[in-house]
Amino acid sequence: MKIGITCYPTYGGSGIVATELGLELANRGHDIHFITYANPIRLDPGVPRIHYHEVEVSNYPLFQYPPYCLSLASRMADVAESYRLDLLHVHYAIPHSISALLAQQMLESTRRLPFITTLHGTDITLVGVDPSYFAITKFSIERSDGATSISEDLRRHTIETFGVQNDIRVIHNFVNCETYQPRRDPGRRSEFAPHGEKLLIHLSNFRPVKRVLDCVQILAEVRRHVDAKLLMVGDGPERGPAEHLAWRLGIQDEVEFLGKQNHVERLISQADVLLMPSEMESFGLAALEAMACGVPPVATRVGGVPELITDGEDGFLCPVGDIAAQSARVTELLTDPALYERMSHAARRSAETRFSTGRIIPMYERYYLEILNRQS
Ligand code: GMT
Repeated sequence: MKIGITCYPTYGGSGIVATELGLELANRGHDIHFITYANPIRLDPGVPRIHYHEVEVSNYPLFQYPPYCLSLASRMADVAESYRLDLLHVHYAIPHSISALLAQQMLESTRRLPFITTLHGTDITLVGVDPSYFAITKFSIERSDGATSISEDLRRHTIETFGVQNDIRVIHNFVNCETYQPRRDPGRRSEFAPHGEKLLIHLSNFRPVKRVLDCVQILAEVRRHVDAKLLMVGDGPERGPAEHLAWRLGIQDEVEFLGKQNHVERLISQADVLLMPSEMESFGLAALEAMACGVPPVATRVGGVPELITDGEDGFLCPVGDIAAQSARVTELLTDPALYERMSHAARRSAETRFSTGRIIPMYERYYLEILNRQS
């Protein structure tokens, strides 16, 4: 198939899933055309069957807000026509599915261009429910030829919130278990933990919904029992407050802020435990990546996370904001080698058996064919 993929090409779960989906599909022989405003971050150049089409937004003094949505629609129509795309697959409803709808309408007189929208979470739970976007988000889902959701929880939430009647197919997020695997590099680990300390890791876009300050508090609690350090990977508005909190708690030397990083698999696999204390998480991709590396996650019981983590088996689930519970679970893992071993293996096994690319990517392929056959 010839597939156009649009996403936010920045550091965010939806962009990562879209990029890795494109790479996996290209590996399986499909022609993939990324149509975005920048080259997606995890897209290394020179991969066969991967093409990149930049969306340029020209500005004009009259525009207080450059109309990206329109430039994107024009580029989608142009690429679809030039490369005879079979379908568009857009990630994150706003504004991508509206641009896809426009592109579809622009080509209507010559050809049919179906589009699929994948809902990722904040496009529904935060942005979509904002009154200024509510009606257009609902419309965009209703007009999509196919809609998928990255968890059952998000599917249910979408139907309840927007009252849409469409069939929304749940296709969970996935991880490449070759790229993400338990791979300790003693040299790298000792850069972060030179005296044999235990290592916690957190990865996110540091938005308030991630509750990154909780990570610093959890480390402070854990350190009452175990000598441990914390790696903070990513950047965003809560980084400054988290750095400040680390200073206030006197553990600034034990928390390392690494900023945005590519190849996070090399970092995750050096850690012992992943912290994901989020207020909301429709799936929790970082936890899945950690599980594939054999790093058990200690996370919150929110959104789609219980579909990924089985509490007490391949990770731990705790209430949001409950620092005592989360730090107790981390401490248990760090002080009970038998528990750690069991959970680390179970985490890796869950990633392999339930969320591997081999299991999930064919679901997308089958869904594409279903949508294409529905059109003809
Ligand atoms: O979490 C974010 O703020 C980023 C957001 C995105 O759309 O990029 O992540 C969402 O999509 C990820 C990939 O499908 C999911 O793993 C995250 O759980 C989801 N985030 C939230 O629901 C808060």
